[in-house]
Amino acid sequence: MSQTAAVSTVEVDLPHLSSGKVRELFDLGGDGLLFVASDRISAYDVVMPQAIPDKGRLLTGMSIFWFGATSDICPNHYVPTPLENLPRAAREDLAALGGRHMVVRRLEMLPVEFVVRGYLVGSGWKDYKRTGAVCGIALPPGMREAEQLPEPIFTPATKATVGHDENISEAQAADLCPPGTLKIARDYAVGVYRRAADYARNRGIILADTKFEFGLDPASGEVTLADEVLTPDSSRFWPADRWEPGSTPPSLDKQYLRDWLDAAAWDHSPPAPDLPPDVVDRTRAGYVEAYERLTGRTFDA
Ligand code: Q0Z
Repeated sequence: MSQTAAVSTVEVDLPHLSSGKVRELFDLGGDGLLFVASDRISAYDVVMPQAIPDKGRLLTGMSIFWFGATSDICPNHYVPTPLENLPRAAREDLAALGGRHMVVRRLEMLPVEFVVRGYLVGSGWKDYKRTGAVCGIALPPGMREAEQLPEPIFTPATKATVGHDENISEAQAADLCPPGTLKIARDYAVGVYRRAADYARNRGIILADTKFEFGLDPASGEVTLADEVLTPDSSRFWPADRWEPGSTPPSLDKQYLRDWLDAAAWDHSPPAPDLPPDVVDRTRAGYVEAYERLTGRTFDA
C-alpha cells in the first residue's frame, strides 16, 4: 500500500488560533475555523518523536463519517467546503495536507467535556472499586473491570488548561454553562454515543467511552456538536473479540505502541524513545483497521 510522508508539523498560511498535542486550529475569518489533524501521536500524555503516516487523515475521515451518521440527532460544526472556496493563501497548503482538515463553524464553546461511558474502565473503574459509584452515579454491586454498564452514563469534566481534566457533578457542569444548555448537550451526547456504540458493535468494535465538546452557534443559538468526534483519540476503541470482563481489553489503536513503550521501560517523562519502523507500521495498521471497520470503506492512502 502506498503511503505518503507523515505530517508532524502543520503549515497553513492562515492566522493560527491554537495548538493541541496533535492538532491545530486556524482562523478562516468570518464565522469559519480550520481544524487540522496532524499525524502526531501521544502516549502516556507525551507526543512521540515519530508521527504515524495517515493518522490525521484517518481520524478526520472518521469524524466526518460520524458527523454525517448523527446529523439527525444534533447539529454539528462541520461545513463541507470545496478547496476552491477557501482563501487562496491556504489552498495549496491544504491540498498538501490531503484530507487532514475540516472547515467548521465558529461556536461559543461550552467549558465542559461531555464524557459518556458505556463500560467500567479507567478512572470509572477506579472510582467504582473505591466508592461503588462513578462520578457520583451509583452502580450495581459486584461489577467487574471492563463490564458493560446497565445504561451509558454522562460524567462531565472540566477542561483543564494544564494537567488532567477533573470530573465534576452535573450540577457543577450546569453552573458553568448558559442556562438550559447543559441538559440539551448531555442528551445529545448520550444519543450520539448510543448510536455510535450500536453501530460500532455490529462492526466488531466496542466503543467503551468517548468525550464530546459542544458550543453554541451564535447565528442560531443552537447547541452544536464540535471538535473531533468518535475517533480513537477522543474515545476508547476495543476489538470486540478481545473483550472479556475482568481486565481491560487492548486498545485497538495504541496497544502495540504502549506494549512496546512498556517493554522499553520508558518512565513516561519526555522525551519518549524513538519508535522503530515496525512499531510505527503496526500502530498505523490499528488506525486503518478502525477506519475501515467503522466506515465500511477501504482506506486508500
Ligand atoms: C476547539 C482545539 C486545537 C483543535 C476551540 N467550532 C469551534 N468553535 C470555536 N472553538 C472551537 C471550535 Cl472546534 C475550538 N478547540 C479545541 C484546539 C486544535 C481543537 F488546538 N478550541
